[in-house]
Amino acid sequence: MKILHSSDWHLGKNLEGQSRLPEQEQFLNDFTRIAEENEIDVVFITGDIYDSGNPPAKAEQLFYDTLKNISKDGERLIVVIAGNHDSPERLTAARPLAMEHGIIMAGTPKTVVPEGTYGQHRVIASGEGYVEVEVHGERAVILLVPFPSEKRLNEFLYDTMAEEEEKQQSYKERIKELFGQLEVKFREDTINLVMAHIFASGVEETGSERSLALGGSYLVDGSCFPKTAQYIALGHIHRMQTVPGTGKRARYSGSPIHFNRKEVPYEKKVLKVDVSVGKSVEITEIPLQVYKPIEVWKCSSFLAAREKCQKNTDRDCWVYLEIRTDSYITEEQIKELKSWKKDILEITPVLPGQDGQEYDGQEEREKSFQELFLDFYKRERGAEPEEELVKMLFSIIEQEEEDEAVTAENQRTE
Ligand SMILES: [Mn+2]
Repeated sequence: MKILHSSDWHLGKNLEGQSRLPEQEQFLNDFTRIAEENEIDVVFITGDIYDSGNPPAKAEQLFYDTLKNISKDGERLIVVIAGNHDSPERLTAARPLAMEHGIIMAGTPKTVVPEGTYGQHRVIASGEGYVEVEVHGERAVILLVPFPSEKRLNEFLYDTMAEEEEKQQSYKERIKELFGQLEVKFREDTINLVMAHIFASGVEETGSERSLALGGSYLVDGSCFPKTAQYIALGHIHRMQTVPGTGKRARYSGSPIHFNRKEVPYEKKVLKVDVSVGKSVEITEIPLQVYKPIEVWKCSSFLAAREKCQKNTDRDCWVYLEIRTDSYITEEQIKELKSWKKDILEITPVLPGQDGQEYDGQEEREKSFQELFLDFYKRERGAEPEEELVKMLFSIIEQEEEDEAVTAENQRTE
């Protein structure tokens, strides 16, 4: 069985307010072509299809068009699970239509995928959190774990009468429990697979995921996944990588395009997985194009910036422009730069003495509020604030501080 694994498409996501849909459409065309060229049997999409639970209509249209093109009237099976950005109900609303095109959709860990014919394939058995499919005579059991929020996880694990004690288990313990309950569905005569949208420790975030790690509450680790799974297809992390401690069986495919400038150093890929009953898997990374690069241009002056913009008028790229200057950059100048180069996302003036000077935390703490404000203003506006404004602001703050001191004193004496 040949599987193609991709994730975190975030259709409809913006960059500094600019739409990425044209790039996403290019990727989806390539993805369809890759599935075709590699004679893929089953496509796995492991969550965060959309960037929001209420995606723009254009994003939904792109998704449905893509599914239809990939499935080729049910010739190819597609399995989709919801991520933390997706609305489970909204994502799976098209399920009645999807079935005849060979598309399986799961919104929550408790989803029961109906048994029956899916295009040219079949779901032979199913229950909460798993399906057994037959694809071209091969059978596979796939555990389906769409993003398990606290609530959805507890709904899966416990009935309403659950002991409070059970609910006190850590998130990681409960995920282990979930996989423990599901793993029994794996058999020796089937291919055994997992699809999950989950955040595993020991992997690197890129800053464009919506963090699930506040206080580590949503963190799991390699030991949570079933030992007998041949391949564990993961979603959530936007950089392609394997989960430590899983013998490279658990993999994040990562997102197909760079969502922010920090991701730029990492190549974007999709994963091809060759798997059959009782054998180890063969995994191939298929690199993707960069459809529209995100670039940072550091220019030594306004004139240098203008020249760079003129030279790159016809190139299709997103630009963060940093210009060294000892004065304002005027509205007129900004307009001129943008007339030469479209898709400038941000123009940042860098004042003398500012470059390369990152304050460390210690220094930052020792600065007074006044100093911090002046630094902040200079960084944001590229110039000193007017004296009048500063005086007014600080007089308001001083007054507040005095009032607070008086109130505190009064409370102590009450
Ligand atoms: Mn994501």
